[in-house]
Amino acid sequence: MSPSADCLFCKIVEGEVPADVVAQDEHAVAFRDISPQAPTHVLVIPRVHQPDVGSLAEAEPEAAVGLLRLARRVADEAGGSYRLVFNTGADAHQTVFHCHGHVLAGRSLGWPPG
Ligand code: DGP
Repeated sequence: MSPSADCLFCKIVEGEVPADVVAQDEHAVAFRDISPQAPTHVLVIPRVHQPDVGSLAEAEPEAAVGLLRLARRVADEAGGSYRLVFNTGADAHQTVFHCHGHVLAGRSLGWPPG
């Protein structure tokens, strides 16, 4: 899907909104979350606009795999265990409707999540 004019994360992909980018490739961009919940808290987003991870996998499977590869690269650089979270839907606390995975690492992570 082409960039959505009112999408914050499309603007980050386009460089119109600044972000602390830690890695990127042809499929995805990884940048630090503005409100970190762990010592490493990086958002990994596809360059294409899709509202959530399931839509991305259906419409752009190569981009979905690319996102997962970039997330692993970010997690490997953080070292140790990590969690990759895709909040999907408002009741699951999705607040930005451009697919994004949260890479959380650098501390012990509780289970079950709240
Ligand atoms: P979620 O609740 O799963 O939709 O996560 C959205 C995340 O996006 C949330 O952890 C905060 C982050 N976020 C929102 N606005 C910005 C921004 O302008 N810059 C950055 N770096 N992160 C943002």
